[in-house]
Amino acid sequence: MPRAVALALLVSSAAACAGDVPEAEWSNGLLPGAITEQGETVTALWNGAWIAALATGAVVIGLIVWACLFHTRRRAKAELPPQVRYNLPIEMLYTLVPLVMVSVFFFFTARDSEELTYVSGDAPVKVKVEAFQWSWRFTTTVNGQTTEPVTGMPVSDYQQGPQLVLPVKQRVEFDLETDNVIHSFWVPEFLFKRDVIPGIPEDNPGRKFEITTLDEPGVYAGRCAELCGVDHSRMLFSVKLVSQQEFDQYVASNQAGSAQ
Ligand SMILES: [Cu+2]
Repeated sequence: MPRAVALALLVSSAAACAGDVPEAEWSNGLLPGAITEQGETVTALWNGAWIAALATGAVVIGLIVWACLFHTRRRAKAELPPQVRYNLPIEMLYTLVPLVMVSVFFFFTARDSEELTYVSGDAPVKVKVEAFQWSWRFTTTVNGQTTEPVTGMPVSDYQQGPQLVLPVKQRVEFDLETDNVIHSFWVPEFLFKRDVIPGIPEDNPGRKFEITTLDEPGVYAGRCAELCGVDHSRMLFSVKLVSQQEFDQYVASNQAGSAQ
């Protein structure tokens, strides 16, 4: 059943490339399973917000149903019901309850936004992402060692796009850059996307974000999430999460300037 619902929701975008749509599960609030700690934070915020909204909805619908039934029984009397204008306690309640609800949402959203946009600056792995029409160039720097950039071309299958190799259980900083139009860097399993906007200076924090990968080795589809021209839909790439050992080997055999 969850798969059927997810499929129905995604069918329009999935029709052309069924293989790259992550599975949505009820336990994640129909989100893809996160592969970063930050993604888990997003899942918790999303699920918490839904639970709060559904609980509120249940109370409101309960009160509506109760009121309908209550008033149906007395329909014969066409009198005005008792008016509660200027009833201070009730009006305080009307004002304070929504204020508390909005404050709770605001608190958790602000707290998590702060965490999701936090960039420590000392992540061991740094990735420069250059977006262009219509693909990506990834340049990875590990402890000051820069690897050969990976440059892609427009493709119809993400597995043929440029591949970004990253280690599991590691902090990774992204720096997003473009010199043509606005793109958006999106890996659905990160549960996060960030616009890549031309003209933002290098030291601007809006260009950067940081993730901590989970122990979830695998190959994940990534895409451009901002309509950026004729081949936007073919601006596909993949992220491969590997063990630290495998990652070290990858870095060693892909040094910038070394013979390929
Ligand atoms: Cu794009």
